[in-house]
Amino acid sequence: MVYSNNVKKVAAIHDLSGMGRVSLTVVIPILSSMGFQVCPLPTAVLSSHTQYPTFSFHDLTDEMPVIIDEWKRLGASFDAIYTGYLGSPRQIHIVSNFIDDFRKDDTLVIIDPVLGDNGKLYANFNSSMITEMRTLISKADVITPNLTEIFFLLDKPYKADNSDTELKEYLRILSEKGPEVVIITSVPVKDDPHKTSVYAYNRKGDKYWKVTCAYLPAHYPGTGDAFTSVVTGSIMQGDSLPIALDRATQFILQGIRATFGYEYDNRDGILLEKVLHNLDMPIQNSSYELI
Ligand code: PXL
Repeated sequence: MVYSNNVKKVAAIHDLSGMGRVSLTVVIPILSSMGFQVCPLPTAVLSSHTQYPTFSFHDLTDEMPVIIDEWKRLGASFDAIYTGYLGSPRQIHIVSNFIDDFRKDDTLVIIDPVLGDNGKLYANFNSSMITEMRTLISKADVITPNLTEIFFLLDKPYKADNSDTELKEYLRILSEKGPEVVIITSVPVKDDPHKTSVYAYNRKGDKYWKVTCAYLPAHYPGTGDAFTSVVTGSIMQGDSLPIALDRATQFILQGIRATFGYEYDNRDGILLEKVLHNLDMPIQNSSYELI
């Protein structure tokens, strides 16, 4: 064949939340802007994400196998499988089987083990989600837990203050469970409240990376989804791990900067629409280091 359209496909297994920029409403625009086709397998439909005081939640666990069967009939095939917010332990089993059925030799499997933030489990989740997630991550090539999720996955009590040696140990232990690459997001920098770090480990090559960037003191839901979406697109376009980390941290920082100056309800998430075009730009300044 002379011409191949070259547009890679990502199966994106996340919820669809109407209000507050999280999950599919973040994943689709980011990966589309980066030139990939997103095929959503929705896990639930919510009126908004679960950090608003009330929300509706329509679980799609029963619909997921129906969609997957149709995809099999179509002979669908994916270059990447990217999962985020899963609504129930049974969904984790469905996703696990999906990975077994659709993974090819060169399929990238990225699992964002969405469980909680700020030391707490998200509303709607109980401890069985944690147990199931611990099994699911063994099927991933790349996982992107935040600091809270690291402790849930390791079955250790949460602590905000961790040394580089401890963080490297957490990365290595989680990588030994399966994923070649483990990335920890939003790690506070000791004695510097104006900075935040991302730590990563690549088992192939046995290298640990750290990227530190400015921290603006505001919490916006969905930044984890935006981060992992950029990392996914970046790896799919052939960037190295540290470049993917740089691209994702810079994008999130641009998004927060574009939002921070407004009088604004932070629960609505970063003003993604104002910064999406930046994804086309080359990396401005690399800030990664080997540790
Ligand atoms: O971004 C994480 C996320 C995804 N989906 C739903 C959520 C959250 C975080 O609150 O509530 C429904």
